[in-house]
Amino acid sequence: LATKSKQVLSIVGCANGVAGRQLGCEKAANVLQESEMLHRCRVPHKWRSIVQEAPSGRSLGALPGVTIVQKALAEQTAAAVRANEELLVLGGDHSCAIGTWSGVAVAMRPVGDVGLIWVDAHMDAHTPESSDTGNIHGMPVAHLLGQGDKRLNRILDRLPKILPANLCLVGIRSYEPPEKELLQRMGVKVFYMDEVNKRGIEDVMGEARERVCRSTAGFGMSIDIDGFEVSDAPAVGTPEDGGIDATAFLHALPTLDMRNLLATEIVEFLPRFDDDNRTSERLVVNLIETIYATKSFQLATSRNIEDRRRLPI
Ligand code: 6HN
Ligand code: MN
Ligand code: MN
Ligand code: MN
Repeated sequence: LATKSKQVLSIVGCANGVAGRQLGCEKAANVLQESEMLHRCRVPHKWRSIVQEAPSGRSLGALPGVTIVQKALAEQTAAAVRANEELLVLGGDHSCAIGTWSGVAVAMRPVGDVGLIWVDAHMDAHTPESSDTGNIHGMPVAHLLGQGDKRLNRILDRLPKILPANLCLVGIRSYEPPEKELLQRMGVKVFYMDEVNKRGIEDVMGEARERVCRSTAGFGMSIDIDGFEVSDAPAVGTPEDGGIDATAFLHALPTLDMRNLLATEIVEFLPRFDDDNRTSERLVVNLIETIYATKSFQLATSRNIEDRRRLPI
């Protein structure tokens, strides 16, 4: 059976934090590898590797180091996709999206394009020129679209990794004007937080999934945990009030067709800011369990191959 090799979730950690506003995300992959909550998670998993941060400066001074680390991450995710593994990347600051989706897109290129749902408080659509902070975690969307610095947007391949029509941003409530201009100019669909509040997260995620799967060979999810309510995910370096209710999001996930999910990435967890109840760590584990229990259930109950190709919305 084609799904058999996908039964054990393959986790790639990325121990990067230098592209964030505050240091500390580089500790998350190791904290999660040791996490009792993750050990007890009912999704069978194994750690494929943890990509280690290269020594580097901060802000734009981190760019050469980030390039090295993201190329190493892209090689890992490309290899996992080519080996037909069920893939989860645990960051790390959000610059790891450059490596994660470059690798997935290049490995999938012979099959088709990759769709991406980007859950975040922020647009992450700066280029080095437009950014006030110079922090590269605010730039992965632009680079995946082929914009910005050539060292970051040509990892493994010079073609853009994600096409604008195959990308949806969800939960957005903090951005600078140049980011909005870039996304508008390129035609990327943004579901702002006020739309999530009006329609509900289930409805919005359903539409996002439908959009990113229209003309792609499969889709991914990049989940920045600062997209959620601060009380649901306190351990982040750039918190923004008024986010997605984590419980509602966890309830929405099983309503989405996950059968063509290619990979998931969970980023921006900053362990030293977590509270005594380890709210953020618990959320990360709940997300993993819900996404992959949903996917394996849906695959197991698919009646035939045709169902897996032409999915009911
Ligand atoms: N993230 N727009 C701000 C900046 O510094 O460019 C915040 C970026 C946050 C990035 O949370 O992944
Ligand atoms: Mn374990
Ligand atoms: Mn963010
Ligand atoms: Mn982000």
